[in-house]
Amino acid sequence: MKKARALAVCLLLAAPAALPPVALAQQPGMVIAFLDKNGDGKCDLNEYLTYHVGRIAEFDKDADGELNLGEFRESLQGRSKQNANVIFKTSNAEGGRTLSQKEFLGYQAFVFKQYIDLDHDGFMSPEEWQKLMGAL
Ligand SMILES: [Ca+2]
Ligand SMILES: [Ca+2]
Ligand SMILES: [Ca+2]
Repeated sequence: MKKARALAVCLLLAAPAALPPVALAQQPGMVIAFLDKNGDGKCDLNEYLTYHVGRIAEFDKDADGELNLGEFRESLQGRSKQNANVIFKTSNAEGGRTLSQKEFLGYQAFVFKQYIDLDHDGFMSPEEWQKLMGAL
């Protein structure tokens, strides 16, 4: 089980460079397994946000712990990238020139509830992930 998990993580991390996004979208079970920290076979909101906490460091180029508009734009995909200005403004609840971790996760929680968990059972299913990838 552990071994399979490690392999899935390797594949997922290698995927963006090695494979086009559509290939990643074809492995939704693997994505859920990667995000599923408590091992219940499902990805809940907390697990989804835990993943996004790690992504902040990935896009935080000036390493101030927060995302400015340019950094935030890089973290978005597909159509949301074009709407980065609007999303940034909407998410920037505390004001200032950057999104704090709390504000960034607030946005991701909104995405999870509005666009990912379509049947509102509190979990992202492989099917819901696949739909999200198709929508981008
Ligand atoms: Ca879980
Ligand atoms: Ca920053
Ligand atoms: Ca769901």
